[in-house]
Amino acid sequence: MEAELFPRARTEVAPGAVHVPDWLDTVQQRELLEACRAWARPPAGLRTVRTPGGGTMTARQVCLGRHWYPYGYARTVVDGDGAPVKPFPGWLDELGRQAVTDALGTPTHSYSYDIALINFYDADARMGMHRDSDEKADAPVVSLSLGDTCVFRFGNTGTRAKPYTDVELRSGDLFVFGGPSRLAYHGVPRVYAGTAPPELGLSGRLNITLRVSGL
Ligand SMILES: O=C(O)CCC(=O)C(=O)O
Repeated sequence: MEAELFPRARTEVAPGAVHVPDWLDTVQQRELLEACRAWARPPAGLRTVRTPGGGTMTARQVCLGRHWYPYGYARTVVDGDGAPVKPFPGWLDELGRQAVTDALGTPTHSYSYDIALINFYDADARMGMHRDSDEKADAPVVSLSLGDTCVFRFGNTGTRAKPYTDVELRSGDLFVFGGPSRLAYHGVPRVYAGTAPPELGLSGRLNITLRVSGL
């Protein structure tokens, strides 16, 4: 991505939904990428998610803390190799709380992040409009992006359709959605292949969402 004249600004896309560009520096991005590579290895590694209707998600996924399957959470990879899900590390909880503090400025002492869903997008992968509604807690969702730039579509709580806002998420960007936007529909209609920062050494896009299960 070419250098810009002005840094991209923090933006409140909807009430409680904030985009913070360049939140992770290069060293933090590299560390998170290395962790994602370790988590993606079997057992309980990166898998293709099959939906009840017989389709497959184009973004491949690995989970920490609890295993997400359409549409619930389990302690083992019930729709894959059956292995216990990898543990959710304490440092990711700290990162998640710091993200909420920086993006929303709201207190985080009443909850702990305990689930991560890590999605890997190659050039053709997409994610349809959906809500993160399988959690039993209303703590904000924290989303971190690594690698290729994408279009992140952030909509409303009532319908998959308009009104929505398209936000460009680049490597190192943070997006947090909580409060009145916690159950907003969102998706990824496009990934721009080959736009990852060359120094990161990632071909494709990784998105890490941190959630509080309430389970
Ligand atoms: O890849 C993204 O930015 C969004 C991921 C997402 O919506 C999800 O994991 O539920």
